[in-house]
Amino acid sequence: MALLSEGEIGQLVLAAEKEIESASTPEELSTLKIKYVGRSGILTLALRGLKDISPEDRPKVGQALNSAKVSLEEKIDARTSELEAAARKTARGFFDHTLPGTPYFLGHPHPLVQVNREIVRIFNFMGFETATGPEIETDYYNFEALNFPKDHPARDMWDTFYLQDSELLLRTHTSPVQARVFEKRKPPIKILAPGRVYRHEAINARSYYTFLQIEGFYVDADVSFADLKGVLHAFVSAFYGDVKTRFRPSFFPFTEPSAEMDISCTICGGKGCSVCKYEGWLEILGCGMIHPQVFRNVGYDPEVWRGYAFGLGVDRIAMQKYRIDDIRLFYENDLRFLEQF
Ligand code: FA5
Repeated sequence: MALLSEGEIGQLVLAAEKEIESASTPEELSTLKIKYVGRSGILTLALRGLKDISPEDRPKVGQALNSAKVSLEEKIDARTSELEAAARKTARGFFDHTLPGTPYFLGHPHPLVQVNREIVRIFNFMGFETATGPEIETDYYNFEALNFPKDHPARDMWDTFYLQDSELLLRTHTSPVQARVFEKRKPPIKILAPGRVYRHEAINARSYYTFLQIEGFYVDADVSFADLKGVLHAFVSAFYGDVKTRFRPSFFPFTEPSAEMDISCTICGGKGCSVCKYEGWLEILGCGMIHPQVFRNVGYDPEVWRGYAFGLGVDRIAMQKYRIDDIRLFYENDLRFLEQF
């Protein structure tokens, strides 16, 4: 190995550093290590040749060669560790802890479910226990037991979805739960029956082909229409606070007398809008005193027992609570709407 001057050592170091920088694998670096600082490497041989130079130049050149050797060795080792660490990360799948996380979308109950739960909670508080019935119902429980004989014109009150077997249908209201419970239990009973119902009817801003109802009924020895009004007023003021109510006479084959309850429209403040059909009032439920024939059909003595029943429309109640002017919004599943609740 020819002797190197200090300037040549500097140039050699610069050239070696470039090679180290551009090496892309630990193997390439290992070759460079052998080339420069290995047992027969350029710098090792140059150090061995020190003995041949003049004693006055020897310390300076010796020092330059030594520090070049140490520095290149360090640089090669550092770059090797860097490349090995990068290779390990790629092999494992790199995970950067400093990146912000991916936000999770948190769901919540549908507004109709929320309103349904709130109504059930209020009536449970007034002593009603909860019962359920099937959505695919028999003609008997949906109609006959409730005093709608076959071919009775009152069946036209609700356009019914029949299943292929015409004895089975999608229940048009939750009132069949009355007959189902009466058959199994003896008074006194105080029941709340929430559930989905179906009607083959025209869809518009306030009516849909499926909606939620909540049936309530109370049978005991001494139950009056005043009790019915009292319980419904208590519900309306617990749920809405301050709204006006009115009872209108109505007809249902399974109650006598029958009524419908309206509340003053919260959307237009009673002035009239498309939801209240420009009347200022919105019907939220049907109700009445249970017809003696319904009691006879289930083996209760109408001379002994009296009862009231009511059927609330949950969708209409939710519309009034949240001032929603179209029932279809509940069923379109548009997240921009649903996320508001
Ligand atoms: C009934 O369904 C009776 N079963 C209620 C009843 C129960 C009366 C017990 C007497 C004793 P009606 O068809 O009026 O009644 O419906 C009750 C409520 O359901 C209505 O007041 C209204 O709030 C709601 N409702 C009726 N039709 C629709 C519809 N297409 N879309 C949304 N809500 C409706």
